[in-house]
Amino acid sequence: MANQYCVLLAIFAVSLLVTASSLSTTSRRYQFNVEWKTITRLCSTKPILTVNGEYPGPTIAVNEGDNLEIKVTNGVSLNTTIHWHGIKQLRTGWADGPAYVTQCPITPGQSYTYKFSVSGQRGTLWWHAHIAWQRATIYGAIIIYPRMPYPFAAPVDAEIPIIFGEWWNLPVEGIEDLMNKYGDGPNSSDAYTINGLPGPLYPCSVEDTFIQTVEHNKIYMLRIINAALNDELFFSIASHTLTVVEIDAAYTKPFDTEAIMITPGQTVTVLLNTNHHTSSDGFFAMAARPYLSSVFPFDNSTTIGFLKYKHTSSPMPKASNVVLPPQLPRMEDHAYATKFVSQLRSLGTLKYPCKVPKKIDKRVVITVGLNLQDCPANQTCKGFEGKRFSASMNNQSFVRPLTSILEWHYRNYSSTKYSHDFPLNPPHVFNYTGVDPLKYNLNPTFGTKLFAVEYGTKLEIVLQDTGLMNLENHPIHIHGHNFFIVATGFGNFDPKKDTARYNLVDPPERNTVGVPMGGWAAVRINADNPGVWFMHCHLEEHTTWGLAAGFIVKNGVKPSQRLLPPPSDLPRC
Ligand SMILES: *[C@@H]1O[C@H](CO)[C@@H](O)[C@H](O)[C@H]1NC(C)=O
Ligand SMILES: *[C@@H]1O[C@H](CO)[C@@H](O)[C@H](O)[C@H]1NC(C)=O
Ligand SMILES: *[C@@H]1O[C@H](CO)[C@@H](O)[C@H](O)[C@H]1NC(C)=O
Ligand SMILES: *[C@@H]1O[C@H](CO)[C@@H](O)[C@H](O)[C@H]1NC(C)=O
Ligand SMILES: *[C@@H]1O[C@H](CO)[C@@H](O)[C@H](O)[C@H]1NC(C)=O
Ligand SMILES: *[C@@H]1O[C@H](CO)[C@@H](O)[C@H](O)[C@H]1NC(C)=O
Ligand SMILES: *[C@@H]1O[C@H](CO)[C@@H](O)[C@H](O)[C@H]1NC(C)=O
Ligand SMILES: [Cu+2]
Repeated sequence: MANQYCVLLAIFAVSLLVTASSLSTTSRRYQFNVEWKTITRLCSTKPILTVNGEYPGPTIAVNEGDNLEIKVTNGVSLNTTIHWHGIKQLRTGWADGPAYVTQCPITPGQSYTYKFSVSGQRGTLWWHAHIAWQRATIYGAIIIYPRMPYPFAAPVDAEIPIIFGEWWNLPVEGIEDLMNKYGDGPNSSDAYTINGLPGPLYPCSVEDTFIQTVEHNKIYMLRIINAALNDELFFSIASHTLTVVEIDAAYTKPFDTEAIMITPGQTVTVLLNTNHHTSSDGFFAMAARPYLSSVFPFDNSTTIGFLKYKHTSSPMPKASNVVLPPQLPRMEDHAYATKFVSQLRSLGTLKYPCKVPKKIDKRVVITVGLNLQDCPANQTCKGFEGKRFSASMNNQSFVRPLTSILEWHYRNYSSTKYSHDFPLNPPHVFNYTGVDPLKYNLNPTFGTKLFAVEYGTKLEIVLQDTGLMNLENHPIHIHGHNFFIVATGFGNFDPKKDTARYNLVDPPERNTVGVPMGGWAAVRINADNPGVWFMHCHLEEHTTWGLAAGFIVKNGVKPSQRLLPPPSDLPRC
């Protein structure tokens, strides 16, 4: 009897092993050609940078555990790189993508194959160019199908990526150079887009409207990605409720909401029940507009698409008849944004435990904000008061080096190109969010400074907004790791008072956190991925101004805790 039992168990174990290994060894190969493609939007025709001529670019849909090989061939005369946003890149930092941080750019005519595996995460992520402003048009969805069934009750009938972007009528390729030359802000975009389409509220755009046909009483999974460059967005669908189930490829406790707020860099996966019965025309507007209040000019327009119930015979409503979802929050609705974010919780079940570090080894406090510096004597500056805008973390405005930091780190090159002395606390303590911005010395210091932590450090990073130029919501993205947002608050972070209300049970797990306007966010990281990791504001305008830094996670003692050697085709510079 006992023997039989053992045999049965053994057979069961073998079959499990076979299943697991066949899942984990699937290799998926993709070819990405970076090339120009002429696109017309808003009556404006221009060549844009694309992958394989597609806009948005191709969706990468894989299973948890797959190995990916994506050969990127640069067919244009500009340097390029691609970042797989939110993929942890465990020991494969060479494939992460930010130019001059983990690799030299892929130069014109060259190729580089990004090799990495996707494990320990499942859900919606995305990829985008990570050099200059190329991500304006070079982006696409990544879908990681789970090994286990979805942990929510309702079966999903169909899945739909919804990617928000921004469109400029003029070329975006020169924007960063002009910003660097004159020190002023970029032009605002001319439209927001849903899956590359602006929708009927813009000139010449009726044809360029995203329409999703749906059937009654089905459950659709919307994989929502904010690929916009400079704007947090609100999104909702008229007469429908959304159920949030996953963010940044980590499951959440499901909750219903009328609208979502999503920062650049984030993803939000929702379930949509098409249970609307009293539809008169069968078309329901879905709409996104910014969540922002800023002293800087910004694109305050609204992009819409439609849900179209399958059996309707009505035509799409005319622009003048479009009814925006009444529940779409106003642009300056901070209360809604705060309430939405406060509802996010890790799923935290036995199958999907929330692995937030309960104790920390090190706390780093980093101010994030804008600066203004005097115009050098021989330059023309077009920023505020004829000065130059910049931005910083702990008053360090990040200067991109012209070599790969990861390579220098790996090869033990002593370096004058970057240093390890990034300040672990703000250099001056002041009322960060309460200052009169224009009475302060707004200059930052410039440099390429990083900080280093030992393998396995349980790290807490407190991100503190400043009001030096302008109070703002900064979406801070950290490469190479997910983090747990243990608390957010307004005003100045107070370690004595604020740590008392940390959520160490089921805080949301993400790769990008919106630091509240005039407030702070405390995130915890298990620094278990050796390499060099970029940490920056995902508002492209702020990254250009230097709102970035990097940290090094040193190798651990075990071989499995070490950064792998660089691939032989790694670009050089
Ligand atoms: C910004 O817009 C102005 C006027 O529309 C245009 O002259 C200028 O070239 C634009 N700048 C960039 C960087 O596109
Ligand atoms: C958007 O901004 C423009 C320029 O500042 C302003 O005229 C317009 O009323 C604003 N539109 C909305 C919807 O706020
Ligand atoms: C401005 O002057 C600085 C210092 O003398 C020099 O390094 C820089 O190249 C000059 N820039 C221009 C645009 O002439
Ligand atoms: C860098 O230094 C470490 C420690 O001394 C050594 O183990 C490693 O092999 C060196 N790496 C290279 C690429 O030389
Ligand atoms: C910081 O400034 C704000 C706004 O002026 C004020 O309400 C707050 O009390 C100040 N905080 C401290 C600690 O001084
Ligand atoms: C930032 O650094 C600049 C240049 O060293 C200095 O003048 C300024 O006071 C510093 N500001 C803060 C807030 O630390
Ligand atoms: C492209 O990258 C190479 C290698 O880093 C560099 O030498 C070159 O100046 C870059 N070209 C441009 C246009 O930035
Ligand atoms: Cu920012």
